[in-house]
Amino acid sequence: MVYEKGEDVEIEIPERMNIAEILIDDNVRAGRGEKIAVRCCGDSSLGIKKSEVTYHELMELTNRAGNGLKKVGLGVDDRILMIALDTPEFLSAFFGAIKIGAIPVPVNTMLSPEEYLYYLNDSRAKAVVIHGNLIDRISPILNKAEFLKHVIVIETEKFTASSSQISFQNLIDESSEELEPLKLSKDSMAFWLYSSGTTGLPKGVVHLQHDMLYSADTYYKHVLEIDENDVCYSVSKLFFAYGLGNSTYGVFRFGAETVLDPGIPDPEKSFRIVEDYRVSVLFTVPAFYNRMLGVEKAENRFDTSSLRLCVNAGEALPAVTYQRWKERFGVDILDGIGATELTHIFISNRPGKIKPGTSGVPVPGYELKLVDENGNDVPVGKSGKLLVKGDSIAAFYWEKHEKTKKSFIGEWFDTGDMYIRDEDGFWTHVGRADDLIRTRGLWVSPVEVENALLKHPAVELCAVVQGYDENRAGIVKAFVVLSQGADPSKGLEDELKSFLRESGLKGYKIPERFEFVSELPMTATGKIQRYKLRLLERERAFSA
Ligand code: 3UK
Repeated sequence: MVYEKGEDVEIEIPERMNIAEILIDDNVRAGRGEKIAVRCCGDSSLGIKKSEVTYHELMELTNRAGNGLKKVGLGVDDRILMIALDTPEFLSAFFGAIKIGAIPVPVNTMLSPEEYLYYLNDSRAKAVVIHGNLIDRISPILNKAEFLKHVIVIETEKFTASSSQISFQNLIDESSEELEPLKLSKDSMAFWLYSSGTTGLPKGVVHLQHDMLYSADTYYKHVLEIDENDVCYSVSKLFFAYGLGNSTYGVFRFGAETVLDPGIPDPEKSFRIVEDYRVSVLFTVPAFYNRMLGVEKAENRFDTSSLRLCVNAGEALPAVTYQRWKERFGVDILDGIGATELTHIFISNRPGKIKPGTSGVPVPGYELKLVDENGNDVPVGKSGKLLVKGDSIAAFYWEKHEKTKKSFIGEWFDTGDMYIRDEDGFWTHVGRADDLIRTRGLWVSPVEVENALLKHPAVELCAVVQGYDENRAGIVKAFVVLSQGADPSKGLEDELKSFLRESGLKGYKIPERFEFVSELPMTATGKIQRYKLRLLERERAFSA
């Protein structure tokens, strides 16, 4: 049987607690009030100014935000949808809400009005906190949001709140900086994040007060060993569970500093941020490491000497990417796997103990085991589905009871990932047990892309699966059986791509590669066997 336990850790979780108080106010109590907690690099095209916030200021800002939200009528267990860019206002809204027992629900800032409507109604959010420049994304659906009472706008130099909206800045300015954080149970709800699957709608992942504390005191303390001298910078945004840890609790728990960029990720800009802010830990995903590697002579043009570590998650880091980065910048990338339901990373390489191409070893405080499709133990040397145990696992999926029962199995969470543990004790990701595709750290459901493709007259049958580019980073790959009379050509491929784009499919979901085939593998009952194509793609990419 394949089972392994990370080192034991002692974590003190108080019975009654408020996680915002522990992460923020405790720094002031420890004498770090004047230390910088947050630097925001700003973005002139968005009208967002560069700024700096000390721990004392962050405590006051979160208190003011908490008092302001209370004044509006929000309180314990009320959900607040957050469509916010990475700025100090995101932090004051998120932790201010937690201080009064309300539940912040940050979501992706790049979605459509219909997607936001789903989040508003599913979470029954009473308020939304949104950056002014994103307001058009929700205005068309506001009259359909059944439970929404308040639109709270984070103003920028370019967007001010209208009379039917509440200005977040006014709310802060007009509220007291004194607030006694509401101490709830360690097992009270604290925040939600949304996670998507192959079929069905996104699931609200309900996290409790102690979850961020557990992740901070396991992964960030024992693997990254963050301390008050660190400057953390995550290219992945705060609305993504990965970015949330990298830029908030993994930093504040240790009195370190976080650098926020509200703008669109760009590799040149990231090198500039590393140099200007003397970043010590950089966090991003494989596709972005590859984009940074594409910046010519970056090692000569930028001073990256402040970096002590780089971190990868979201998708497996190809060994070649690890090596190229190490050669050019002389610093390790630690790959580790995390999941929204786990709060953060639970298998990781360790500084000085890295095996490129693997996810590493169990993080202290977590247990791992592999099972077959029937839930039985898998023998050593065989791949199996990964189950993980640790006290940062979410409580359940909001109003998705059947999905909850399938994934949250007693103390274990079924990740849906296939893993192999080798003789050296390193764990290697070998793909998903479901058909979900991972690209640029984002999820793509094959069904959605296939349904869009099938509308094109030249497409008779198709299967969309996980593929890999020449750097072994994840891409969307389409196998297509053409209708009679259609000829496979580069021209047709381009036509299919623009057809998908025009159908409204988001750019990252459009297949980067097409393969025209005469048939697809099918079951006796006529179901396409995507897993066979997925294994073929994996073999092609990894056996070379
Ligand atoms: C995949 C990886 C191989 C894997 C996340 C860090 O990605 C995060 O959360 P999500 O819920 O996705 C979880 C799934 O993503 N995955 C993540 N990291 C790796 N596969 N190697 C990796 N290093 O399929 C997993 O089940 O979006 C990452 C911290 C917090 C997170 N939530």
